[in-house]
Amino acid sequence: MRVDVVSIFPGYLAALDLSLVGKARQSGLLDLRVHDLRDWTTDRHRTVDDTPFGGGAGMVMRPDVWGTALDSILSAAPDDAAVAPGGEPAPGGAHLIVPTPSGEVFTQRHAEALATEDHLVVACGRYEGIDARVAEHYRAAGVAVSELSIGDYVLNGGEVAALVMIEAVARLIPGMVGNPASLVEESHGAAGLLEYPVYTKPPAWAGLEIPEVLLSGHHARIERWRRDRALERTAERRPDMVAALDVTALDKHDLAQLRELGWVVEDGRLVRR
Ligand code: 6GU
Repeated sequence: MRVDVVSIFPGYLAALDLSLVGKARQSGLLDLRVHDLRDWTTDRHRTVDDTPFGGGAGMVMRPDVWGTALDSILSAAPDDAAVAPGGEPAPGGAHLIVPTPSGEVFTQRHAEALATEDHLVVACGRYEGIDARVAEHYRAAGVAVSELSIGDYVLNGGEVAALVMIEAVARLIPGMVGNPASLVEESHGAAGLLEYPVYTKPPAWAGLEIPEVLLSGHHARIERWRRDRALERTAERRPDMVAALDVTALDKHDLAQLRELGWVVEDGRLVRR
């Protein structure tokens, strides 16, 4: 996979040299390039922003600078250019991601879909954001454009959100994670439940022991115990996820456990008693 990130603070993206993502870059699994938006400015002050039309606080990033940067990155890419100069977008071209607090909320489903792409271009805005014509223009040119938020809080720019999204996507690229089984059971996977609590050695620590069943070697009982803890945690911390569970994917033990937690099935959906 190729990923291009454009920012006025390329140093923010230095964390992508570390850990799993760093290794994937070294091994060639991930071709990740970070660009400084100011490299595409033409004035002496390397200006990237200006005051908003209509008035109001803050500054808006100029579409002309972003357009020059994105045209150059989209046309230099090995996927044969998402947009040829004055031409048609190539099928299967780049997917443009614009991190913004006014975007759709990024979830594991977005990460899974983006992990199947060949080329991502991440446009990190600062200030009050990027002139809205940029997303509009590339969409009209046939580029897939996703404006995505990482949650309901405000950051100073898209860089940290880009780090979050790139890490979430990169770990799903085949060959990235050493043990693919660790991707299967984790939180926000297909089961729609949070992960159960985990324990390791020593068996007694700070006066706390680990649950007996985990030492029993009884696999079926361990599985049931873990499933019950996952249901319990999810009911406690994320009732929205319980309400969204597919009732037909639950067994009678799940339903009994959920009933104990105050959830019952009504008209084929889980509701709080
Ligand atoms: Cl993607 N950008 C900014 N600036 N703030 C955010 C965000 C993105 N997601 C949540 N807050």
